[in-house]
Amino acid sequence: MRTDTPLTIYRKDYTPPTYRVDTVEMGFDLDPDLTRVATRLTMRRNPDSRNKSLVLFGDSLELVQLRMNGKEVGKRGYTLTNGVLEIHNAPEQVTLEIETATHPNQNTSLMGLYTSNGNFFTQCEAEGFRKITFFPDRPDVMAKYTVMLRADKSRYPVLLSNGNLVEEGDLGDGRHYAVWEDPFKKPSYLFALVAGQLVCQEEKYKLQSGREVLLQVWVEEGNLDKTQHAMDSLENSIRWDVERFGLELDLDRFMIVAVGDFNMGAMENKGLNIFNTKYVLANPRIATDTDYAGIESVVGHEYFHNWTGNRVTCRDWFQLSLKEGLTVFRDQEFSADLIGTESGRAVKRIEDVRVLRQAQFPEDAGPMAHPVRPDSYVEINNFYTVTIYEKGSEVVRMYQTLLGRDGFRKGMDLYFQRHDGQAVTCDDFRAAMADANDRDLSQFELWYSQAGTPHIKADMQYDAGIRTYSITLTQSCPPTPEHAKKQSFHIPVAVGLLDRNGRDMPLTLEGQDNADNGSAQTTLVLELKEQSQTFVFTSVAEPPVPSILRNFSAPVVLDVEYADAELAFLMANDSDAFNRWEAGQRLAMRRMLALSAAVQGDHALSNAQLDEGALGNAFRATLRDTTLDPAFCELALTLPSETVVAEQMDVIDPHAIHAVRVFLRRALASTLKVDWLVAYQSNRTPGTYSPDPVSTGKRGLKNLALSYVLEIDDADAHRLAQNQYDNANNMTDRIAALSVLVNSTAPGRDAALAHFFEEFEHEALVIDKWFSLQAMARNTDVATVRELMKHPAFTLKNPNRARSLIFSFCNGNPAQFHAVDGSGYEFWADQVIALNAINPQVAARLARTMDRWRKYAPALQEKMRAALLRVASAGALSKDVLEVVTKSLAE
Ligand code: B3K
Ligand code: ZN
Repeated sequence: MRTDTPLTIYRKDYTPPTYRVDTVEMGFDLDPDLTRVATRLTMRRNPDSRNKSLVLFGDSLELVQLRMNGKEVGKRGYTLTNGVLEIHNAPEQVTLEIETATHPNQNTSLMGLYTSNGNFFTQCEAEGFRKITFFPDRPDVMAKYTVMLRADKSRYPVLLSNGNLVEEGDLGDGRHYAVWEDPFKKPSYLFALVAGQLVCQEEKYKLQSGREVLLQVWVEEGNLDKTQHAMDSLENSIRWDVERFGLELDLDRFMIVAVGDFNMGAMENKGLNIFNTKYVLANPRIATDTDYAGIESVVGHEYFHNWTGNRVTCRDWFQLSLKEGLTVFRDQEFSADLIGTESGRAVKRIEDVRVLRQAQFPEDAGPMAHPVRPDSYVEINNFYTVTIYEKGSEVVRMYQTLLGRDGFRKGMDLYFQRHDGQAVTCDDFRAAMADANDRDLSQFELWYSQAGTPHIKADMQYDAGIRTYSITLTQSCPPTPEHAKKQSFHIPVAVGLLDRNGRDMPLTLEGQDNADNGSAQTTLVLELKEQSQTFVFTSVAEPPVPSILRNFSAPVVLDVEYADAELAFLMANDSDAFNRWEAGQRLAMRRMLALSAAVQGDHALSNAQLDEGALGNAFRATLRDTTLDPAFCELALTLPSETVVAEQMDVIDPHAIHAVRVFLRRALASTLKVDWLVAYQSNRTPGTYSPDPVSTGKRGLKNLALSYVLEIDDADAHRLAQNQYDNANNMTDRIAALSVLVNSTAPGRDAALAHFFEEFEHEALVIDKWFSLQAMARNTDVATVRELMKHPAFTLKNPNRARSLIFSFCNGNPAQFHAVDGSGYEFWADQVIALNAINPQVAARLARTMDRWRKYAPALQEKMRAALLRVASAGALSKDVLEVVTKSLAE
């Protein structure tokens, strides 16, 4: 906590480190109340640096002793202000010995060294290592680490750190030790240690090269029956990275450790990944299909960081997307490749784009908007955002779209050839892509430096006389906090043209030779580089229906004036599954916006309004098309979320949007009742549970059908849900049934909720689901949430639990959160302030909920602003929360 005005850090101010560190030796005497850390650093002055003083960072540390080249550095030999320790006039070669003390038990921020359920864990990214010892804690200082851990043997039988175990033994007096050596140079943010009572599932795994490695998944006793899926996912990741990118595991031992108290999903510490239990523990009883998929992608993500992040790391934190955007892209491709089928890949792509639109588009349009490579920050932890991750991944994907898979691979190969073992920048990555393919990618840089979501307007013209079809694309980008005017982006726009039978036309673009091995292509990537460009297709025999931005080839908003009938046609025929889904979403969005306007004009909604649009028919056709993949159907039959609809309105009216979405769901439920019931019955998955893509898709569609049927809210529907709840042999079906029961007037509703709690009382991750489901239920208001906070199982200290109730309500129940009396906002302010005192990172995430306050109707806006002001003026604000609320309130 700090009371001084926090500093803004600028990218333009980057200077190389004054000293390089060659080796780091650390000794830990682990004690939950007071842990002593002795560190020896060998350092040498960096010839690239003009500044000569030796700079170390420390945070919340007691400095016990400081020695340089064998001599104690007295109080006059250094300065220590605001966490910056400077030794002036240090010699060229330095051996520094530092002794520090910390209090792991009191560390509720979960950064640095802390305890969780009595065991020790660390989290160092971005700047947590400085909570362990004084160090030049910046990613461009890479060193080799040797670590000795000492602790009570019975209380902490397992002692882990990065790299290889080189020695272990007893110290007498009931204590023992272990020495770990990491053979690779690494930045301090990848340091990790774990100590405590843990057990592991381990496997020997033979790499493609023939080398054998040891894989371990460490958990608390009692959770060993929940590690198999994480282990399988790890093996799949190791295999995939060799097959797709030629990247092999470089260590002899790779460990994953699960911890219940963790700020985010997981952390890629070298050889010792630390994971939130949510992304490790799974068995059919406690985990849903979504959980299984999440584990696979997070295990993959952290493993892939071993090359993209660890072997080649970031020069400074402004380059964060260099590793995060690229690694998200890699984990997305990994999951898609594992599904294997074309339709499965499309489903994965749609899911990823949904996240982008639901979370990143609003961020890019709000007060916290920032470029993929930001120019400034106050607290770096606030910049682990959907822009850095998800938009960053889209930027990487665009290289692949522009260069082709092989071209992209060549770029990756050159990137590692040039930069292995280095700390580099986003420009270095772009240069590798450009040089490996002999392409000019200079304009592409704007994707890194300009924030905001570009809009593309497409205007089409068919000339029957000369049989040409022209598409004019015009780009624009709304202003964002740091940039009012934008330059034109380099945008790949994948396009296809459908003939009247819905078949792809062969494409020839004027002025280009498109014949690919003699056979004409049916999808072309147009490169939009100017503000406006016209692309002319020749030999177009009839007026086509265009399919634009296939597979979502760029993270933009595409504005095309389609007639309802054209959308229905695309939904039924487009060979590009993404655009088939997209057409249905456009149709639904159009209807939802029109109905919202009607609600705001005090017009009653009636079923007639459903059929005015082609929506009901389109849904029916999709439901009856037995050739479609159930996973795709589920996505196509899900209406745009309330948040996504909100982003389309000039002034957000959360109540109108909610009323419309519920109305449409009810209307679709009764109009298509029989079809839903058929879908329900025909997508059952009897027998042993398996999280494979086909079964997952079926369960998804079946449970969506169930949720529509429950909109009818009659005794038959209640019975169907109750029956599923009672007989489910897996968590996916169990929680789906419970969730629809909770939103209904079913007589068994409360009993089911109570039963679920009792059944899973000792499974923390399931109790999180129990809180979350209630937080998002339609009739849960602020008072109910405040009551739930009094439940003995609730605590603000555990991030998963806080997120399950408070975040789920504030972000996942917009109609109740935006209660007209402002009680939701008051609740939000209370929780941000309470969390700020415990865990600034979690508090700052919650603070982001109010980002878009200026888009709401004046009456709500005023109350939102008041709540923001209350937080802003609360005492002892962390710089995390302060940055978010200050930026939200800025004019
Ligand atoms: N690199 C970590 C995130 C660290 C967040 C620090 N506040 C996990 C990941 O992206 O893989
Ligand atoms: Zn990552």
